[in-house]
Amino acid sequence: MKKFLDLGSQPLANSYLNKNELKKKEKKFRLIVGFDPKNYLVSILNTVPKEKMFNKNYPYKSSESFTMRNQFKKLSTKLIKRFKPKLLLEIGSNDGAFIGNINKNKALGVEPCKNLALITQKKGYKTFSDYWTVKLAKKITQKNKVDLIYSANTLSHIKDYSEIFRAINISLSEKGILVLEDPSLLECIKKLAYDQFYCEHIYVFSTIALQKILEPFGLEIFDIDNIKTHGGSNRYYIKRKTNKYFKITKRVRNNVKKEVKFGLKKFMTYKIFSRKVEKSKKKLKDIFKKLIFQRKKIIGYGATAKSCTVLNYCEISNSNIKFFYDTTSFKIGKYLPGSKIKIRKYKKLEIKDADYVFLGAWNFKDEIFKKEKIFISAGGKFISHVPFPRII
Ligand code: JHZ
Repeated sequence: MKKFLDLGSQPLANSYLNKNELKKKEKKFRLIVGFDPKNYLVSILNTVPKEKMFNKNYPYKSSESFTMRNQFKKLSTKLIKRFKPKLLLEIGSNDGAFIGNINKNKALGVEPCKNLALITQKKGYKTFSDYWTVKLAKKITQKNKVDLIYSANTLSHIKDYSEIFRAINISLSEKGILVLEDPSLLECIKKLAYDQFYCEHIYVFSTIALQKILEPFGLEIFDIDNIKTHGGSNRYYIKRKTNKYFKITKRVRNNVKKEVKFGLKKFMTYKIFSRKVEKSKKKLKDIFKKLIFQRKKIIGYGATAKSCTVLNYCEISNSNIKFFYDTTSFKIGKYLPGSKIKIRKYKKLEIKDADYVFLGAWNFKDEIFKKEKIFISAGGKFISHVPFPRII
């Protein structure tokens, strides 16, 4: 692993603090990102045990945004139509934003965070509250193999991907399809979205890296959708190499070409990215400094996991941002890790609330701007750091 980016000492991104924890010393780790030139894989170098991140207190719910609910709904129809699975399995089913669109008798969910698994269990979905392992795959698909496995924003969170693919090979029927969705490394680098790196995002994948990972498991990517989700993601359609029913599409070749042309195989690309990130930090800090000097009131919008990286890396805290608005029940009343900024229950922005709003959920800019038309037309401004620090 060749190191290229040091995002400093960081707390665990989704470990929101209760009021009585504010004085306690937070557990921190050094967030360093590296590149493996052999397999083109980009990953963080110091990892945190999964049990510390994904447990019964997990606060992130996929259903919180209209964009995601809508996208999962459309996708479920598309996947059912294209692959006609008799049985579908979702790894990391969260609060059911995707699986909730599938017929209960044809779906299985796996979700290690008990608080989230409970949500889909209550709705009647067979959800196993466990980590995805070979042992679990054997247990739940012993009799019935699965025709379609879907997993969004999960693979990038699991250090031992070998266990994941061995387990998938146990569960997937001979002609079964695996659909994986994760942030795209190309988009992350292009957009300077360095906040895609935090404790949970162990990997940010490229097509070329994923191809290498899949190879030893007899799996291959046969199609890709480039999607806007989370600032730019890839949806990879994967099959067994022995499955000749689907041909590898031009889209796969084009993605590979694009990535190679951009330089994702070269260490220099990542060094340049790192230099740009440092400049971005300086610029964001300058924006805050100027606004604070002018006594402007700044609040935050969307207490994302990504915000944790930006705020801590750029040394922005509760003396710069008064509070964050967020819609997630599990986060409201708590404080962002490290920066200790309070999270308040969302209400429509009014000009009396703030002069400037830091866009923690920059990936939902369009949805948020549509919702906050009144604030914008009254002269309210947003601050965003992606793709470069600026006032909008
Ligand atoms: P959002 C999480 O990252 C964690 P985060 C995880 N590691 C991951 O990979 C991605 O999700 C998928 C709020 N919000 O999706 C809701 C509003 O308040 O960018 C959320 O708290 N009002 C699993 O946290 C947050 O913003 C709104 O109008 O970086 C969005 O979080 C909207 C649209 C969102 O993921």
